[in-house]
Amino acid sequence: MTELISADLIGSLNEQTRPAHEDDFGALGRQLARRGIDIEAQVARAMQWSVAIPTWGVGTGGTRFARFPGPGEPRGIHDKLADCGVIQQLTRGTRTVSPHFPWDEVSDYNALRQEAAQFGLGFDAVNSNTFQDQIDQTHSYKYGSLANASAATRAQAVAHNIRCIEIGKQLGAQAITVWIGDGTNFPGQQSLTRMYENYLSAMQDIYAALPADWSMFIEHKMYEPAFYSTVISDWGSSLIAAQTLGHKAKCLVDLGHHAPNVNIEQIVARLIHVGKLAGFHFNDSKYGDDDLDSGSVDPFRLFLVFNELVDAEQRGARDFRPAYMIDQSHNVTDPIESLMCSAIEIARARVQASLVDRKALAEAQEANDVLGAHRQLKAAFITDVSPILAEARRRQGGAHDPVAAYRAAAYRAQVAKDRPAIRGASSGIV
Ligand code: AFD
Ligand code: MN
Ligand code: MN
Repeated sequence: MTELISADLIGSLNEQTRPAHEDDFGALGRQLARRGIDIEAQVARAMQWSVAIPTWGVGTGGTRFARFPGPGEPRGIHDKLADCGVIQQLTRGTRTVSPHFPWDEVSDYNALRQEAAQFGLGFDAVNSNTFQDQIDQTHSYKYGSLANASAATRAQAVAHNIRCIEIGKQLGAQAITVWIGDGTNFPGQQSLTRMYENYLSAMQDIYAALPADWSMFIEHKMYEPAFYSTVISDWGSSLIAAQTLGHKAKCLVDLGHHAPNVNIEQIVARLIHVGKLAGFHFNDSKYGDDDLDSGSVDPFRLFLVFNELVDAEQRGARDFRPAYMIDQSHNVTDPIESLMCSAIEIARARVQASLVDRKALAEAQEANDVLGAHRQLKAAFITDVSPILAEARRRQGGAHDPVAAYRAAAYRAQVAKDRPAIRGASSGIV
């Protein structure tokens, strides 16, 4: 196992914070015991948790106006794996990496799998990219990919997705996430019906190439890059596609891909109800597909999503095996710091949701005790579960305070010596 951050450094920092941590952990344990909750069971749950890191998330992101490069940015997939390794070493809750192709192309995927394993990492869902043109590509995706009016363009996009599945098999992945940018900018530009039919038929060809134990995650997004209509704009279009394709196809929820003020947790509840929840791309947003850090703007919404997930888990909802991934664009922060904080906030929401007294909640709901029910949720949400998260990290070799350890290790300054600064003022949504 390659040691990216000195284990001695992590140990000595944890030693410094140990008295305060033990004090807080003890106090929280006593508080939870009064509420009938065993803190050790919560630590054990937190230790089992993992969320995948997107390879594109460890590079500095940008907007369509500009991208401001940071120091020591990863030069390619090898550097990205090392950065993901740092996140995992310090947080111990990000055991897999979700790659994007052709961005992460290499010549030897078995070697890449070994390389990731050296950092304690495996591979999560592979992502295909038919929303950009590659330099040597025959047909352009300017007017769409899987839903394009041209059969030859659709076939090229299908072939790329099947290639992603082939790569994913070598990496040990078990799912492909398909997000397309297809849509129109003008009413009348294309037939809304035919585009969807073209998409379904192309997706059937990809679906046919899935190994028996694989899943297909369909990711919807309301708008952008198309601004008049988007083929897979919402969970309705996504669900119809998943139901048309078959049991391996499910609907992926990216938290930033909905209309403003939409009740995302209710969408999650509906998808759980039909056994079609593929999983998540976690992020936060204020206006649209902002791709801000998870829990940075609306941690209560994140909690409410996990409230549905924990509820489904505890009642044994059928076909409930969501995949958890982050999808963020870090434009003004160090991506490693952002991803560590996000992984912690996501884990926090899950632990908080695990504290909900579901029996008391059900009784309050049964009695139409509105505030009584709401207070059950709030009691869980306002509980500071930080000591549980810190303890789960520490017991697995991680840091009490991952960002403090990362800064003390000066990892970014170290790698910046080998990674040349990326110049230029190009824009770039990642
Ligand atoms: C898009 C989607 C999708 C895609 C990503 C690429 O969220 O997950 O893979 O951005 O950066 O908006
Ligand atoms: Mn996404
Ligand atoms: Mn997005």
